[in-house]
Amino acid sequence: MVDEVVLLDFCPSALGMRVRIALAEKGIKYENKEENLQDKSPLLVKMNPVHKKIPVLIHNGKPICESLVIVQYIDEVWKETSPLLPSDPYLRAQAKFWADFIDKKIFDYGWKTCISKGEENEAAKKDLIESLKVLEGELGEKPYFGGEKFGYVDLSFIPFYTWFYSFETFGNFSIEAEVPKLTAWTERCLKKESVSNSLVDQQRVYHLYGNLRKKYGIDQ
Ligand code: GS8
Repeated sequence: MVDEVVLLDFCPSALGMRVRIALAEKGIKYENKEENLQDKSPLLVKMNPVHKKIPVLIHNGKPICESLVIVQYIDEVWKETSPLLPSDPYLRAQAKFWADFIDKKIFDYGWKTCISKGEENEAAKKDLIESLKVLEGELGEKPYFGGEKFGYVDLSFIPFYTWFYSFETFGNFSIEAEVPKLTAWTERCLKKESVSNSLVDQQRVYHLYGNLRKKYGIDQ
């Protein structure tokens, strides 16, 4: 049976990018359906009735929701090509721990840094830089989080590279000065076609944050 794979996506979403990278790593052909998040399609509401959020992967008619769950599913179903998670149970658990850390810390503090000003901005930026440093420590001297090869943690984190210009501009700090080894890691990841073809321009994300800041009354 030929697999039918559809991705409900929103191009500038870092979480959608995770799934696009996973599908590219595995060489899976799929149909990308771009959602308008202001006016969600009946298909999105039907496929993710709980959260009504992208990304959703529809595999042979069956939906899978939540970006990290989707990436794990892809890795399990198409296990022959480019394994993303390690096979060792302990290392798998560690990889999941760091992906969860990225969701809890980088996503949240990054978002708060971009959508705040004054004291709130200072606090979020401090937490964000601290979390980036923790991740840099975990990377250590390895080329990728998983070791010699690009894997699950790299894939979970690299989409947030598209937020880096916004972090630096709205947080008024230099990522390269704070976490130089992490910066070198981003450059390594970006050399991979599966990554560079899946990421959007940092300016596009900056523009979206700019609009949100106006909407929430942070900027005029
Ligand atoms: C979050 C999905 C999400 O926030 C995941 O997939 O990892 N934990 C989930 N999706 C956003 C777009 S990306 O920022 C979304 O669909 N938002 C629409 C809404 O909130 O109405």
